[in-house]
Amino acid sequence: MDRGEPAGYQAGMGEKASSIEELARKVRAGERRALGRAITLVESRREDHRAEAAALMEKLRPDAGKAVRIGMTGSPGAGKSTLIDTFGTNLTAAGHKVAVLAVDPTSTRTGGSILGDKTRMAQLSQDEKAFIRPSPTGGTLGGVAARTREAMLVLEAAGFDVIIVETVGVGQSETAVADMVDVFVALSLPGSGDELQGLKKGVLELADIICVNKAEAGNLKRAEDAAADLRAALRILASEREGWSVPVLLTSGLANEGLQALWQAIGAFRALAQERGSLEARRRRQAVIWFRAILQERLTERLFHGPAKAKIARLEKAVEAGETSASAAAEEALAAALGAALG
Ligand SMILES: Nc1nc2c(ncn2[C@@H]2O[C@H](COP(=O)(O)OP(=O)(O)OP(=O)(O)O)[C@@H](O)[C@H]2O)c(=O)[nH]1
Ligand SMILES: [Mg+2]
Repeated sequence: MDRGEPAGYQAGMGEKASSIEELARKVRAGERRALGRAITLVESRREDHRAEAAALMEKLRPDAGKAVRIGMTGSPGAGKSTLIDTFGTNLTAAGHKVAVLAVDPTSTRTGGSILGDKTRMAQLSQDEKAFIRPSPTGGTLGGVAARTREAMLVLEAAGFDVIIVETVGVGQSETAVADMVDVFVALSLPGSGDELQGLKKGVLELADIICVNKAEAGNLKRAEDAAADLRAALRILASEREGWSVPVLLTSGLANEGLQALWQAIGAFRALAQERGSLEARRRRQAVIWFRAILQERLTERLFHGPAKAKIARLEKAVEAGETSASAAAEEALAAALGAALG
């Protein structure tokens, strides 16, 4: 099994309690190298980094939670990275510190998005007030997303006040990202095929704000038609939630259009949620979701790499040879693993 070792984290570079304290201090001070190290530590899947990462998170926790957390999804090529590049640059120009993270469940296989993310955010990747981090790789989607969320908390502690998490609409990744942000933005493309303007129904239900993107001169009519379709669909879904009716905006990352309105909509959504107490409630609910996701991933890893490892391998062979059923073998493996853990 690929252990998904992040490159650059030297083996044996264990952080002792005092150096965790030191690392936390440097993160709070916003030192970039320390920030990189801290994120690499929380993203690491190495067993011996786990306790250190948890200790670091505990130290940083009081300073986290102050950012506007924005999720952004849209089908491949919808213009997410380009929009984030322009949007983020507008925000740093206005005095914000912006961090961009990604949840890409496919990057385990391709490894491709890592280069892509940075090169497609050419302005922001040069910006001193911005920090771009590609998706962690390896493990389950829940595990990847959980590590992204921890990176988000580290960045908050370092004073980043706007966090944007990009995800491509693959599998359940939108749900995972919606579960870690305050406001979820979906980018749609005018006239893109069977699905409603390029948005899956599930995404339509998750979105707090919808942008019809690439809506610049020449494409405006199509974009306006698409927006009208989406507004009609939203009325049918009756997706008004707690006094918020999902706005459909026209944006262009390339032409820097509609992005002021997007920032205003994000602010309005958050202000309403804050006023109603639903922002706090959402974040509390999310914390439980991530507790479960982390627990599940760690349990699975310990199961496969723990003391019952050899037994599990034998059972796997027995299942393959048709000597036992999958369910009986699973019960036996579990009993062995739990017995080992308790004994
Ligand atoms: N006309 C127009 N083209 C755009 C706009 N934004 C992005 N594009 C183009 O669309 C293509 C995809 O842009 P990206 O920003 O990489 O899209 P993405 O959604 O991040 O793509 P993935 O991360 O691969 O899913 C590029 O060729 C961009 O130049 C826009 O606002 N208007
Ligand atoms: Mg992209």
